[in-house]
Amino acid sequence: MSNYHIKNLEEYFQVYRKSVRDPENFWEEVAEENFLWRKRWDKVLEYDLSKPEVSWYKGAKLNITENCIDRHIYSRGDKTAIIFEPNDPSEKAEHITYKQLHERVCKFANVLQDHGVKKGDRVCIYLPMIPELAISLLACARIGAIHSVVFAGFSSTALHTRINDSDCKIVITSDGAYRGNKTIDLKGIVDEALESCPNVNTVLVVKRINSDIHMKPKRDKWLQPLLDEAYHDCVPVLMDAEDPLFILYTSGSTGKPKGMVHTTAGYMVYTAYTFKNVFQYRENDVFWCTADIGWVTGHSYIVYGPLANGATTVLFEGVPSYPDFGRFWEVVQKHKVNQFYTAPTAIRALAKEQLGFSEKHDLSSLKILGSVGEPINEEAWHWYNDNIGKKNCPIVDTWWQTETGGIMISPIPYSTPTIPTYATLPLPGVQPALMDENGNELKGNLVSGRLCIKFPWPGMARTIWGNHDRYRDTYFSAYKDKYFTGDGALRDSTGYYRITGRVDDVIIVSGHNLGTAPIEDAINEHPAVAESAIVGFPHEVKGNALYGFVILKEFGETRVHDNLRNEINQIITEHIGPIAKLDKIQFTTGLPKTRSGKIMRRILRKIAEKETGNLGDISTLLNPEVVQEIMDGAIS
Ligand code: 6R9
Repeated sequence: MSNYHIKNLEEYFQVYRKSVRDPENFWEEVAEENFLWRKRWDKVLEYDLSKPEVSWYKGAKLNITENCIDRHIYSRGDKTAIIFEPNDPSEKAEHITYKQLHERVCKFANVLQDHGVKKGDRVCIYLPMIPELAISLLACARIGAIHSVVFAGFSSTALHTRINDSDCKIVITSDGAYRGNKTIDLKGIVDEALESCPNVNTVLVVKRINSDIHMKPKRDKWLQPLLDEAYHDCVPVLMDAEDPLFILYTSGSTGKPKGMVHTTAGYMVYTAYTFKNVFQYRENDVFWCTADIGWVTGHSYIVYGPLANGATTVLFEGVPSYPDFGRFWEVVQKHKVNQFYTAPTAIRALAKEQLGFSEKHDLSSLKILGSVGEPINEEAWHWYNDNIGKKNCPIVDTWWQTETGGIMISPIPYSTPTIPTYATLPLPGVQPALMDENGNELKGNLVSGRLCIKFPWPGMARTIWGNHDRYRDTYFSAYKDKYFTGDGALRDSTGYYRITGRVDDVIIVSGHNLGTAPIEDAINEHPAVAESAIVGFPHEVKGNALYGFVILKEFGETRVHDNLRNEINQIITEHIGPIAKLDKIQFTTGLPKTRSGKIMRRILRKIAEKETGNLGDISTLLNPEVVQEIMDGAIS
């Protein structure tokens, strides 16, 4: 029996039990059977969750790009590794074989080396969804540089904060990006960001939209001529198992974004294993994950997981609505996609459109459908199942996080019976625990509590860049020796998990994690604003949308309020990005506060959700009278 590819429920339980009884042996077998190691590990796992310190495959030496590219060249050299589907359907798709990928990654790696990039250096990547994005990640990994991808929808402020936090000296970007019928001036955003980044001395620019941009002498260079000159081979730098592979920022409930650090061997083993099992990938399947590589889903399931399995992975530049709402289904038909992985917010947006958009395309290649990023509601699940899967494709509702590196709780197709809204069962090696408010583990079924993971897994983030104390405090201090996810969950009578949503001040809007604090900080920069509080409220398409309660320094006339609303959203766009704009802004003279001065978000949340019948005890508030005022002025 191979641990690597589970085929039915009985086998799942066997493998799961084995993985829990003897995790080291389990993860040793997975690692032995499937990868190219330059030196074997001395110890599979060492850990101390009180520090927390975790190391997987200690002593091993490897390079992840040899695993993702070189070793496939012998058996699959002419197989397509990446299918690039451009934004504009009339532009030809590009098929990049494993051999070609090897050459392009090596050339890019040599260009980076020529610009002084060495093992351990951080490289910031701010690119649209074009082949150079995937290639730049791999080029960094080839030479042991640590990539830090910043989603190209983030603003210049968000970009410079991230560049400075991890002290990147080089930025890879493009002249611009296509997005539906719009173009975005990425280079302009980079120029603005770099005014606040004194240590960046090189910007490599990919030509994508042929726009007329400013190139700063000495600092900015077009990439293509450098690639044309570069040597086609590059010896991979040998990495220790625990050397960092990348940093990826995620929002916290307070403070600045957290640069989650993932290391080499464990991340590779974990993404490869979960990719193969959750998507039941078979040779010659075409896999498509619609996420952006700027998020962890793209790192793990567009780039590393698929390529470590020698798969064909689709990289899509466009959006679901351009040129019309049939775009996803057109791409599925065109490339005969077998596994399709997307977010509930996209499903909900498409479900609002006419069925004709999906009906006119041949979706018969599809075998498995995936969902990720937020809870999928029952209606969206059924729409997906009925109209896209034609009731013939298992839906994998995959729960995981930037911090977990890969999928943690998910059905395994053809093994785990699915139920809408349930992520179902933990993958092998994953040991969830539900905790009550007093820190006790809730044993047995039919319980609900806070979701923790009580044993290390290879894909877990090892630290927050530059701030290990924050890593410990955020994830390992709420419950002793357990990783706290920030999510609530319930376990039903059969042991299935259903994720109920965040229990902290992170709000998931269209699948993007947004911390309330940075948005409030941005709003408070407006000269007319005294204080603000953000909460989420349910939204038909986005899952959650943002509701802002804002105290103005001078309350003024209602007429000017509309202008202020626009200005506030403008500030948010500048500081974070358009994804964090508020749907509703209510001006008020006060915010409900505890006697210690903390904003009672619980009350604001209820008002935003229009659940004012049950506000709970407000008598202990410092200013209970403000609650009525806020309820009276609530925006419907
Ligand atoms: C992969 C990714 C993580 C947060 C996570 C949770 C929510 C993700 C989910 C889900 C319910 C699912 N989340 N998948 N909630 N069901 N299948 O999205 O990472 O961007 O870090 O977000 O997303 O709240 O804690 P990330």
